[in-house]
Amino acid sequence: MPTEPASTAALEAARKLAGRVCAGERSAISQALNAVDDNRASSREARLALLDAVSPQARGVRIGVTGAPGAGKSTLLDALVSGLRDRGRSVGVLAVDPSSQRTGGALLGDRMRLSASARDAGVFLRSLAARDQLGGLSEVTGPSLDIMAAALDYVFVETVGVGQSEAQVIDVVDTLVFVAQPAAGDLIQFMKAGILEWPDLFFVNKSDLGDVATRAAAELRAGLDLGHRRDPDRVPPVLSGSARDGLGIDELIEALDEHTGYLKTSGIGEARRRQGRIARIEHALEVRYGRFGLATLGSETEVRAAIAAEPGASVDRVVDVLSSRIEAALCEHDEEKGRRGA
Ligand SMILES: Nc1nc2c(ncn2[C@@H]2O[C@H](COP(=O)(O)OP(=O)(O)OP(=O)(O)O)[C@@H](O)[C@H]2O)c(=O)[nH]1
Ligand SMILES: [Mg+2]
Repeated sequence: MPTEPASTAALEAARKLAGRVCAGERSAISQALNAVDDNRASSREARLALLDAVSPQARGVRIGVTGAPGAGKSTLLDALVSGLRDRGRSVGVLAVDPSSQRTGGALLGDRMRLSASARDAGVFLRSLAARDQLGGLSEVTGPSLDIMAAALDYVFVETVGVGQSEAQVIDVVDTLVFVAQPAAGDLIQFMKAGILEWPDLFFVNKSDLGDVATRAAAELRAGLDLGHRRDPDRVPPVLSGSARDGLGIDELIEALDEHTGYLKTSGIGEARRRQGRIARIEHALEVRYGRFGLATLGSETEVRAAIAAEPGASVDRVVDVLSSRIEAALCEHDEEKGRRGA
């Protein structure tokens, strides 16, 4: 696919926009998120320039919030946003697949109260509807988080816990929180689906319901002791509270900060980011070209070496560079087939 060369002016504009994003300007965040979502060939270079400039500055803490539909994720985010704003920190929330199939397109704004915070310059909300062909997160989730994390102290991403999304959300976040619904049988389903091995922290919501919530927390703790865990050295804390009544929110913020500190001092955070980067690149290439296309780059080790060769580049830049190599290889493959056929 031929692409038009971006003008110097367009590249300069992209770099300027990156500067405004890093300064936390709200209108710049919106504009940059739109640019990330613009996949016209003519916008490609400007988009990549923007992401290359922003990605190394994306220092905000990224937190995934997942759990069954109706568990109270949005309500909890609403409470977390208020709690973090009270502490003077800026916060972004990205909602992926916000119940679009079930409620006919209810978006984040309808679900989160946030009436006060929506007008607050330190809060930024965005909804993303689409998922990719393999049933995972939309391809713009990662770059959208990169933009938001360059501008804000904390960036949350809300996804519905259906299995596939957890396995991918861990590629784009530092910490994953699971919001548990205290309903009989729910947790057993999640354990069976293997979802409980990914989260770093559990929040049993709706403690205002009483015993059923206490039992759910105990069940969860017992289950976590037995099951597989992403980080074998650390048993994830199980907190409880009521997002509706604002109970347990301070403790949750403390636990999140504690996990951020742990990721930093243990080096696990750095390793996770490296792995996430590789997984995002490989997934994007697989969605575009399938396993066959990806294999034209060589063995898995060779693919990883190619990714490691571009350490300073944004994920999208590496995907772009490797896409050109795959396309050249596929072209050669077709020509070879043509010659053999002739
Ligand atoms: N009793 C009680 N109800 C709550 C609590 N938190 C949320 N809810 C209610 O649970 C319902 C679902 O809350 P949401 O915050 O929309 O849940 P969600 O997990 O974001 O839902 P989806 O985005 O549809 O997956 C709403 O009716 C909330 O008012 C809580 O702590 N206690
Ligand atoms: Mg929600």
